[in-house]
Amino acid sequence: MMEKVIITAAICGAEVSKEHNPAVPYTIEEIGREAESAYKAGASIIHLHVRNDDGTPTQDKDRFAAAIAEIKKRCPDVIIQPSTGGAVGMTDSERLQPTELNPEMATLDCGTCNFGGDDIFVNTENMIKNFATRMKERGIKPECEVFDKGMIDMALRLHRKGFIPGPLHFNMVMGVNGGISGTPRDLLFMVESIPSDATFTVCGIGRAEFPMITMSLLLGGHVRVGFEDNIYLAKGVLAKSNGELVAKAVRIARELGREIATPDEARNILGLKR
Ligand code: KMH
Ligand code: ZN
Repeated sequence: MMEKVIITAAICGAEVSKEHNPAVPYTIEEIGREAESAYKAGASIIHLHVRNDDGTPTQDKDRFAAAIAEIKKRCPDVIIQPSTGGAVGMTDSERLQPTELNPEMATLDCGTCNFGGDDIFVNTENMIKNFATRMKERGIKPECEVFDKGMIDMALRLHRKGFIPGPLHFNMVMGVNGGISGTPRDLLFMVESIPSDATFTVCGIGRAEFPMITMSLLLGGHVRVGFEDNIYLAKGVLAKSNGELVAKAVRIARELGREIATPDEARNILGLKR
């Protein structure tokens, strides 16, 4: 029997806005509402970005602390995974602020990537080493965000050099405009490129979301959905909440014989210390 599946909900992101989907959360109350809808539907990890009330992305430590307190009030046992990616153009120290709150996990972006138009999401080797060192010092489990195969190789190299402790955990980000495409061939290539003791989750951008998570479920991987990656429940139908996207992932998982991991089961699978 295949392992239970960990569902991550990326509820907010830094780029998507209420103009795209009015349910995208900005305020602390809205972030709490969206986290709760995802948790109640079956998410055990909340991948967290925060916004100012006007929707502009921020990595402010106090804003993260307020969002985390609100989420914990509504979803006491959920795993909260702040982003250290933030938004394109932020400085390293800005991006690292949520690590000061000692979360159980955080993202570690493993390479530089075009991000559409003139945007470049910068993650040099030295930046990745610095971010990984900060997480190691604070006992924060990194989720290695890989937007392309070369970023897996970077993570493996930094693991061998001692910067990223094992077993490694990856998020295969499929279909970014500038990264690897969201196709079955490319996802198989990514999954076959990680060590056998590594765990992985998969997200697909836009219309790649549900095909890519379905393939991950078949391959024994974990899944991520949410407004950060995709705002549609089906073609032309906006999702009313992150919970609706998680509920669809749960339906697909169950049809394929994968049961859903609780937060504590997810901690066991990922080797998290609470
Ligand atoms: N917003 C993107 C520039 C992460 O959370 O670590 C980066 C991002 C990745 O979302
Ligand atoms: Zn993110």
